[in-house]
Amino acid sequence: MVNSSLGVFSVEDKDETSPVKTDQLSFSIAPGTLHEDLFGVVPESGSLYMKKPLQLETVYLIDVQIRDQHGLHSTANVAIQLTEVNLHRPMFNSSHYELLLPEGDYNESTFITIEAFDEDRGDNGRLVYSIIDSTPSPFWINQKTGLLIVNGSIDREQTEFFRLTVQATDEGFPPLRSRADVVIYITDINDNAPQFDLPSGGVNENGLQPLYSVSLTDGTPPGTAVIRVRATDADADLQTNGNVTYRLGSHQNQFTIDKLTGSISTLVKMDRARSESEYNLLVVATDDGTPRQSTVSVVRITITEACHPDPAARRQQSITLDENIPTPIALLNLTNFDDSRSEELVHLSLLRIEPNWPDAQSRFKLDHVEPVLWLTEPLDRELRDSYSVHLRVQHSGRRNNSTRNSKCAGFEEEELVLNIRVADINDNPPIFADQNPVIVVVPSSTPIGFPVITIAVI
Ligand SMILES: [Ca+2]
Ligand SMILES: [Ca+2]
Ligand SMILES: [Ca+2]
Ligand SMILES: [Ca+2]
Repeated sequence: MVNSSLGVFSVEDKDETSPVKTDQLSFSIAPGTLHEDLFGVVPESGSLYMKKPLQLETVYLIDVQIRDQHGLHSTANVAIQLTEVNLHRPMFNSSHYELLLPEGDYNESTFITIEAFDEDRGDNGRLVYSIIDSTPSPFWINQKTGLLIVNGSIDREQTEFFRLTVQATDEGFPPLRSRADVVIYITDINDNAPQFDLPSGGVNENGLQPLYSVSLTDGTPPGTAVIRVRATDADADLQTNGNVTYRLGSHQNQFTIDKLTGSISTLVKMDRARSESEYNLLVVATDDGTPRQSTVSVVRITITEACHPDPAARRQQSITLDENIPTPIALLNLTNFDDSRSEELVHLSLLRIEPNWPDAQSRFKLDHVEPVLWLTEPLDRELRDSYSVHLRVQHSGRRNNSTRNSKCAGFEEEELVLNIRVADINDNPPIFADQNPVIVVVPSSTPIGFPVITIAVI
């Protein structure tokens, strides 16, 4: 710093026996010395100081003269070099960075600069960057600039994020260092097309797409569930890139597919004589990414000879329900009809409800999508204490190798009668049969314990 003391000269005088008295000496910069204008010396104390700012690391040579009261003098050659002390450690803008990087293939691509600052100058402020984690990652850092570089393939379906520790070290002696925690979240790209699940027994034709194969009997009515196809998409963003919807790529006049569930059902009555005995439906599964990706599969539907179900195939099932039970409530759910035939679909249709009265008809409803029977309004035992719901249960989606009912060539149908008994619960308060208040006249001679009156309640 200008004008502050750089040091004080110590002197000895061989003429003196006691310590030199500096007040009898006079210090000066030797006239004509190099850099005379940059330095000064206090004549009495010998304290050397800067008159002007100096260049870092430059060596300045000056001659300092000392003279005693007798005029004797001597000269000292002084070399001065200004060096800086490593005072400051590197500082990152933040100790924690959260960054986003799309998945993909990278070839030495520059990503972002993780920069630190050091207030020192020279080597003390010159920084070297490094990633100090031992775990291999597709990232490296330019050691001079802090520029983060990514190289290689990053798959969001494999790795959700990377965590790095970046260190900045100055070149001072001793060096000072700081660290920053860097988390790089990998964002999803739509790099996967939906893939159809191959049903057990499904055929992978030509090693390409799964081929679903089902059969329906001739005369199958409109609205019959045929099969449910399912495709999955490996992409991580389930709202867009991994969100799968379905449509038919052919035969839209004969069949329909539920956009969300993949359930295929008939739109028209199956008729071998007038129409076809085999349909090869193209089913398209599409994701919601940008751009979208699609996969096509084939559902082969074979229309077999009419099946006349065995009249004996009629099942009875009985349940008891409390009156006033909260509704809606599922009375019958055949969604998972039989685990051993999980690829099979069940279709329910309502044949009739007994008694055939309007209040009975309105209480029972079939689900629009699933094979589920709902009770939609509470029951009142005082109104009616039993119902019978007759349902047709169709098991479709079975393959031709079914042995359960060979007559129906893989298609089965039965009548299921659900008998419902309504249980009484105590929902009517008791009422006194007699007039209220009850007035009883008791003679004064009545002994204790004598029955006075029996109160009837209905
Ligand atoms: Ca420093
Ligand atoms: Ca991927
Ligand atoms: Ca992806
Ligand atoms: Ca996708």
